[in-house]
Amino acid sequence: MYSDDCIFCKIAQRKISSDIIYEDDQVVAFKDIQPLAPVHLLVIPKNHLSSVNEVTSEYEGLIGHLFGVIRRLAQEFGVAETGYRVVTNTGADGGQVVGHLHFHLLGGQALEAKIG
Ligand code: D5M
Repeated sequence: MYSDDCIFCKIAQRKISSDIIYEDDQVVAFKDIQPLAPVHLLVIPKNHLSSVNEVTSEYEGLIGHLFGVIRRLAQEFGVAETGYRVVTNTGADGGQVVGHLHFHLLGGQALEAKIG
């Protein structure tokens, strides 16, 4: 489930400190340490998946659950009505820095309408 040298696995196990704002048996959410918007959360599966490239059909339930968490956090953090962005970077060209699948939830301001 966890990878020894993965920083997000360590956060999920509470081996290193972070600002965790939600946890259940499958998912952890915490504040991004380098926020790019007033609301900038990271939502991750506890199970170590490196990226979207490892999201095979066996994880459909997990991903559906994870998006339910994102939806509820968007409401809790007050951005559901104003709008927000969910981003997952994949691989070097996608700008992925941390090799554990994660979804950025960004909001709290009008975000630049830019992709790429
Ligand atoms: O984004 C990786 C994101 O992870 C980036 O926005 C910083 C964030 N990060 C890195 N280390 C931490 C810790 N320890 N706590 C909280 N947030 C962290 P990527 O999509 O891989 O480019």
